[in-house]
Amino acid sequence: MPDALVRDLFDGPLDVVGDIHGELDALKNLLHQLGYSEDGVHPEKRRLVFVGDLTDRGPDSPGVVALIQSFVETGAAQCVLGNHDLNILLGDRKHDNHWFFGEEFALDGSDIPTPAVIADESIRDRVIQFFQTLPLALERHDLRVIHACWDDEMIEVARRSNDAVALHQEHAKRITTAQSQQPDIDTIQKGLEFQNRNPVKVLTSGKEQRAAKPFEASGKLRYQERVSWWHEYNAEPYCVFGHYSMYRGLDRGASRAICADYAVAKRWQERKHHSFDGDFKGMLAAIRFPEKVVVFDNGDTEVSSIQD
Ligand SMILES: [Mn+2]
Repeated sequence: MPDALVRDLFDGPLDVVGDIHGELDALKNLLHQLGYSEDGVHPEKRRLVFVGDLTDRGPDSPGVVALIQSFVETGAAQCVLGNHDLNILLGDRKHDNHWFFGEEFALDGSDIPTPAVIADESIRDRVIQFFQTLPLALERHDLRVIHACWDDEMIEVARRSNDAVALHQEHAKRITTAQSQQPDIDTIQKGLEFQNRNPVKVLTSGKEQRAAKPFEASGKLRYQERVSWWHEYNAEPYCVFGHYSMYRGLDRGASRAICADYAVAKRWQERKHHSFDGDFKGMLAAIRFPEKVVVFDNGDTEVSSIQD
């Protein structure tokens, strides 16, 4: 019987690493800056925790998964499931997970494929097998780790399941059935219910709300916007999450919850820009506990915004 989707977080000092999105070099550089050996072992017995979204957009998603899988299997790391990882488990083809389905693809719509290691059958099998072992949330008395949104009600549902795909499908089906009995429900409301009433969606991609007015994102007109849940988060344990792809310097949390995703996923775009000088704006970072210091893949450090 597999373990439940909410599990105990490692004890001791930790380095919680943000979304990696296939940026293998950034990951290797960050591990070096944090003082880990190539097999993920730290001389001061620190351990690694990954907030999920290991793949897509960057140049080497299979390499990132293989490395983190090796750490998890030796007990050097823990990792939670992100929405990109979930999409792969669900077999959902998205504009940025072409590599998994064996196809080259240009993320910018041009004729030149975005550089990416393409999966073959054996890579696909290994990635799926590894993602199937991942929990949705990790917790200990002083710290919680989640990909997108810590929501107590949805966490309780996830505690009673050990299969993220089955839990996702069960709730999606339940929402579809309920909506079929409400002929007057509008399209935006339908979309919001699929997002906000499915525990797997809430935990891996956060809550959404109706936007005051439609806005454009990734070339599409959107009517739903993300809820900044961390402003209302005031539980005793700190919470580290990823997902929201915020550049360094932006407001990225409240006093007890902080986003570890420093937008390394935007590097594929930065590399293409004519004025790119090798200095990335999107970074990979880890938040250290109990120090609450942020360490970046280029060696920079800063004090985090969360407080005692
Ligand atoms: Mn995400």
